[in-house]
Amino acid sequence: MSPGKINHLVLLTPPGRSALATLCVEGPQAVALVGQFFLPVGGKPLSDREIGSICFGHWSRIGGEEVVLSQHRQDQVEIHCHGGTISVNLLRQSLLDAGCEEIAWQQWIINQQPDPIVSDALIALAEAKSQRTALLLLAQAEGALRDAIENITLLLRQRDLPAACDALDALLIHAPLGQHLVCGWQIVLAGRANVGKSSLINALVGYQRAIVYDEPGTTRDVLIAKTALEGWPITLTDTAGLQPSRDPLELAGMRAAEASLEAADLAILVFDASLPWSTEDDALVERWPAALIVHNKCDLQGAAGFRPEGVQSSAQLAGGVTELCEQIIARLIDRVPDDDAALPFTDEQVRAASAARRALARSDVSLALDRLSGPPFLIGPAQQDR
Ligand SMILES: Nc1nc2c(ncn2[C@@H]2O[C@H](COP(=O)(O)OP(=O)(O)OP(=O)(O)O)[C@@H](O)[C@H]2O)c(=O)[nH]1
Ligand SMILES: [Mg+2]
Repeated sequence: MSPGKINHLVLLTPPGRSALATLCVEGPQAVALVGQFFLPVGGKPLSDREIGSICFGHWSRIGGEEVVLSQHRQDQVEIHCHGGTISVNLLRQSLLDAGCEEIAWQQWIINQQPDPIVSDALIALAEAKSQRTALLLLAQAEGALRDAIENITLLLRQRDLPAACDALDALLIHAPLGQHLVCGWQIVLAGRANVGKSSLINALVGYQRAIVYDEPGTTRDVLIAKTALEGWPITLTDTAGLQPSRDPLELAGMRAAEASLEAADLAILVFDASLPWSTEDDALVERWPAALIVHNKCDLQGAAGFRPEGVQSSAQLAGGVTELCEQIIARLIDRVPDDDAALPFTDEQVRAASAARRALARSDVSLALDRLSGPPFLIGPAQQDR
């Protein structure tokens, strides 16, 4: 079948159980394909109905699955059915057997949108974890990034290089934040055993996510808790205490802790403020110099002597947790953009915009224009091939 003759089937609602699910059939035979299964309550067949009409009926047989159809275009019919997996699969299977080709919702969005920035933003928006990140992605779906790219392109064509550089810099300054809007930030809490890492995670998320116990070596494996701080999605990782050991299980836990620290957007080293500062503590700070330091158990009698600067907390009394949250956000987010700010939010966009900026640093306007007009900014037929 040539591409123009394919009838696509797409599940527009998330997989799993829900009250309702929506399938969409799109293609030259959409009405005929759906019409062969649809038994309208009033008897008037789908093919005789006007575009924009909504009709209720049954699927395949009288008394079968109840469905509501809405026909948006000549070649597009939406089917709303019960959201149980059995109902969805029943409809889906009959349409596949009739010749529809199933595509993922992401591909469906890409097919609808000539502008890849908009389709990337709509896909990202569906995966946004908080209102704050959703608002920023919505601004990109509504054209903020496209307008910024067009403005830079115009400045380049007018040979106004200083203004083009400033505009690109203004975009790229938000790139680290933009690239975390969907996946959020990974924060790892580590430190010696029994210092209160798990207690701090519990205090940060507000419920008993991790087991807390008064013996060292309680947390063995890497454990995660997802939350949002000031509306920014984060994943907190609790780890096994780093301490001298010959136990293979403990050693495996520590290796996993170190691997998590390496991969983290922010490492937090937790120390016990009631114990004197030790050479082992020094070694941890030396090994992870960029880490945020937290001195926990501040409610206990503090040990005298040197301690590096850090947040003072008491996980047990929830003391210092607000300051810890503030410090985490300050480390992760340099500059908070306005809700309607333009920002690149995919790795590809950041790579292309950075390449354009590097080209401008060498006054290579033609290469900069190429970067800003190629993928992932290229509007048009190439979109179909992505
Ligand atoms: N007084 C006081 N006790 C705390 C505080 N935070 C944790 N504790 C206690 O310290 C002990 C160890 O706490 P955990 O949170 O399990 O410590 P951990 O660092 O996760 O320990 P491991 O998993 O064994 O490495 C428990 O008895 C906690 O109740 C605190 O701020 N003040
Ligand atoms: Mg623990």
